[in-house]
Amino acid sequence: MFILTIIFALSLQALGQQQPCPAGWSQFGKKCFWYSQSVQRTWTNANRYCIDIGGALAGTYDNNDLAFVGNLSANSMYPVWTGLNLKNGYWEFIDGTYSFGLTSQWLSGEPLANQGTCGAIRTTNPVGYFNMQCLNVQPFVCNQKIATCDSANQTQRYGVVQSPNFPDQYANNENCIQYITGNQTNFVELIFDAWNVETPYDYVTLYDGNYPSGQWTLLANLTYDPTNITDTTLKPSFQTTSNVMTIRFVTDFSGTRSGWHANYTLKPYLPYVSQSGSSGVLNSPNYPNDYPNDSEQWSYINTLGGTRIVLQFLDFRMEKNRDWLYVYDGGDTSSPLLGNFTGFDIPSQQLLSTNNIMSLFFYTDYSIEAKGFSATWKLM
Ligand SMILES: *[C@@H]1O[C@H](CO)[C@@H](O)[C@H](O)[C@H]1NC(C)=O
Ligand SMILES: *[C@@H]1O[C@H](CO)[C@@H](O)[C@H](O)[C@H]1NC(C)=O
Ligand SMILES: *[C@@H]1O[C@H](CO)[C@@H](O)[C@H](O)[C@H]1NC(C)=O
Ligand SMILES: *[C@@H]1O[C@H](CO)[C@@H](O)[C@H](O)[C@H]1NC(C)=O
Ligand SMILES: *[C@@H]1O[C@H](CO)[C@@H](O)[C@H](O)[C@H]1NC(C)=O
Ligand SMILES: *[C@@H]1O[C@H](CO)[C@@H](O)[C@H](O)[C@H]1NC(C)=O
Ligand SMILES: *[C@@H]1O[C@H](CO)[C@@H](O)[C@H](O)[C@H]1NC(C)=O
Ligand SMILES: *[C@@H]1O[C@H](CO)[C@@H](O)[C@H](O)[C@H]1NC(C)=O
Ligand SMILES: [Ca+2]
Ligand SMILES: [Ca+2]
Repeated sequence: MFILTIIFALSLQALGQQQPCPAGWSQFGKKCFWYSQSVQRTWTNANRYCIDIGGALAGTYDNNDLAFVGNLSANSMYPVWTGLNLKNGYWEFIDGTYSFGLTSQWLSGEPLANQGTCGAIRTTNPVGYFNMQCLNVQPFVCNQKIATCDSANQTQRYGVVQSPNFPDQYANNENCIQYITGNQTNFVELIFDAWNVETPYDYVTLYDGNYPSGQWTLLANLTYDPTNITDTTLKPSFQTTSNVMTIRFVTDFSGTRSGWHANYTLKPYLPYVSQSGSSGVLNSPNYPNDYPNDSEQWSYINTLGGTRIVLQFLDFRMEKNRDWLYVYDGGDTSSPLLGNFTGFDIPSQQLLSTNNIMSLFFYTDYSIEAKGFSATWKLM
């Protein structure tokens, strides 16, 4: 029974159905609260304690919050610190929020000048704030955001996936799964354009396919910044070979940041073209009809060792500066670039490889099609 319970809990975790609050914390609204009970600290050290366990000294933004925190610490013989303090002449919570609902939370006659610059709650009736010296050693209440990352499944052709609350801080204890699902003729491309994550404690894992149920392979475990890429020839993009991408975001119990943001596109799947022998013709998809939007296709020429390949264009029409053809002197993007073509002029020069492998990468953006290219190759 015990083991069964654990397996059940783990599979819920894996599915992204996490508990909103860690063990020992109580949920109220969109926050989790924790009462220190017998642990007592000065105001500043209380906040450090809260940070260490994944929160900060609590904010009570309205009378409901106040009532909840009052209830949570109702057995306290001592006033209880929250994040309220006097800063630059204003009473505000430690996260910098000034609450207009605060006036009604002070006990009658409070705050008093020269009585102290930190706010504590008297938890017996009437419950409310008064100000005290921050060096007093008191029990305290911490709070943090609830983990909210629900499972999602996006099926539009374009869209955005991001960490919860982006660009505000994500929460601790997240374990969420998002799917991007295309039709059977699609693959998924994901491009990150923002990344501020407490790696490696918090990370994104990308799967090609349906994780954890169904078929999947690991695409990337992002314990590093995917937007910090020294290879500038391609964007920080990740592509599936199947029609589904699973994005799992996991955060640990403390330390949050603004998170990550990525755009995705469902693209028509164009299998690569591979040619060998002594000559051939390579065309863009659908040639001589227009190529599709959002396309990518690799074509490889792989001949016998000791030979070199000459490529000559017969036709070339591609949307200028939007759709591109790259020709590489080798089998991938790390090979030297022999040509970088776009627009409506047929490249007149012959391209010559140094070895027996040449590859072409065809890329089109989201709109405007054209006829594409046709080229012949032979050995030299
Ligand atoms: C606080 O406790 C009282 C008495 O048990 C209850 O009526 C009230 O709903 C509680 N308030 C909150 C916000 O939990
Ligand atoms: C996502 O939506 C597609 C299309 O409605 C559906 O076929 C697929 O099963 C869904 N995937 C998940 C994991 O819910
Ligand atoms: C699959 O999606 C592509 C666009 O991404 C669309 O052009 C095509 O018609 C769709 N095919 C089916 C069978 O729905
Ligand atoms: C990804 O990295 C994290 C942090 O190092 C690790 O805990 C996790 O097991 C890794 N996931 C996979 C699928 O490798
Ligand atoms: C980018 O990566 C390089 C090499 O790994 C590293 O030295 C540098 O600090 C990184 N830059 C940022 C902004 O993370
Ligand atoms: C091709 O040229 C364009 C425009 O100069 C440039 O933005 C792009 O990075 C080049 N592509 C490669 C693979 O170098
Ligand atoms: C992602 O989409 C947003 C609009 O939602 C756009 O501002 C941004 O430039 C896009 N980023 C990339 C890398 O395409
Ligand atoms: C390519 O994109 C343009 C602009 O969005 C659209 O008008 C055209 O129909 C698209 N072509 C196809 C085959 O979907
Ligand atoms: Ca963290
Ligand atoms: Ca285009």
